[in-house]
Amino acid sequence: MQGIVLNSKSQGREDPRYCIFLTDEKKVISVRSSVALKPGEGIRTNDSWDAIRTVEVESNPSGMQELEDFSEQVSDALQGKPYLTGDGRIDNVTVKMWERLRLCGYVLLRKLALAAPIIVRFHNDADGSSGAYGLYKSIGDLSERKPGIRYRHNISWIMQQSVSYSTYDAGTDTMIANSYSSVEKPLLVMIDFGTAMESNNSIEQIKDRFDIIWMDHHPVVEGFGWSALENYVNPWNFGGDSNYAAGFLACVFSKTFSRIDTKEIENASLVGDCSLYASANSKGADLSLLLDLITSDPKVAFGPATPNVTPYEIDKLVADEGRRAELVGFAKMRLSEVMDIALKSMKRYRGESAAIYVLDFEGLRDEQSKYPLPGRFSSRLLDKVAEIKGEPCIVVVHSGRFISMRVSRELSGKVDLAAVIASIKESYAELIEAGGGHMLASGIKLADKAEKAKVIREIVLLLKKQLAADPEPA
Ligand SMILES: [Mn+2]
Repeated sequence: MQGIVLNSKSQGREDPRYCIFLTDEKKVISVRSSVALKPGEGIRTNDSWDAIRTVEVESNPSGMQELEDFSEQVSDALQGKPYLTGDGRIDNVTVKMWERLRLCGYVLLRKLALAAPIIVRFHNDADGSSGAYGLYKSIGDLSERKPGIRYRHNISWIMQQSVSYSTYDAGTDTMIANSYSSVEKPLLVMIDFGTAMESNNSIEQIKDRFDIIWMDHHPVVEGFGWSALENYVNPWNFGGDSNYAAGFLACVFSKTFSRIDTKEIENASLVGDCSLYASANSKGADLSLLLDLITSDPKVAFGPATPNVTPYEIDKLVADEGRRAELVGFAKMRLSEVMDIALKSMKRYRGESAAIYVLDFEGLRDEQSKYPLPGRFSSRLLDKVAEIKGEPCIVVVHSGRFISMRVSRELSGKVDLAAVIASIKESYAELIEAGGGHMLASGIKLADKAEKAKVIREIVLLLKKQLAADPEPA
């Protein structure tokens, strides 16, 4: 029996795990071996693959062409035609992006075929996690059609706690990649975050170590250096905008190589990010709520020992109807409790054509539960207040060092949160640790909570100015 070693993964005191391409059977297996093997080597053994004791090694293995053929054969899964939903507003953007998505699909399929280490980082909200979940289901579907590939031990799923990619993240990813040795370069996949100035240095740090597939839908800010990367896909660069949510984008990307139905997951992403394209389909809405809850507070769903949420956990939970219904019920109850208190404790500032509501979120939630998180609650609060008052408005929700802002869609063109944040960063550079987001939904993280009142006063002032400004001449 002969094969080519594709990767080795060292894991503490246990024997390393190896992926080996079997030249005759044209498939990859995952095994442990007490004999040390090197990626790139051809090996022959008379033992069974799950108990390798003695091997014969060729340093220039003869099966390399078979390995390339295998990778090409996996790439046959690429689909020619764009995945369309029937909604022209979405499909126009998808059609423009499709070639780029197919190129990314080709990269992913090659990594999967050659057992490269893959890290998938996704934003910890309904949008980001639905993207990871859709991708996970799609890779599962692919592996049923291409049973030769082995990927589970090679993919690390990491939930991203912030909207930028930090040097800490870059260090972590490098260490994960370094626990492998592989013939194929590692791959980093980013979903729904990272398009921020703060990511610049960390990407510089890892760009030679990884190939990167990057799917985001945040507006590309001036000074962000990586939107020209070959495998950076953002609807803003293809005639779309943030309504084309990143989880939805990841599902569409997955359609370049998979046929599995992800409609519910797609809609969960759109609902979760308050996209114009969200449909009232209640199934997707409940999944969105479920994802929102478990990414905000993983302990509620998985217990204290599971701080990281991966698609494996999500999938198990989704399959468990009783538990799923229980958690969705819990989320709804918590939201309505918090909403009741919030509506009674907001401050209101009058502006021309719209009012600004400021909510101190701290102390409003119960100590034990992190759910709902202030940033996501602010979207719900905006909808509720606009509904009750019957007019567009702006909400500012703050908790600890975080300030989250949301603006009614009717005020777009008049109010621009990106401009507010830019101005705050200029006046109070030393107080702001990070800030960014969309035109109608943004957030700031302060360096120090003590100056919060000052920053919020400034935000309200800037918003009032924007509301008062004359509309631009037509
Ligand atoms: Mn998003």
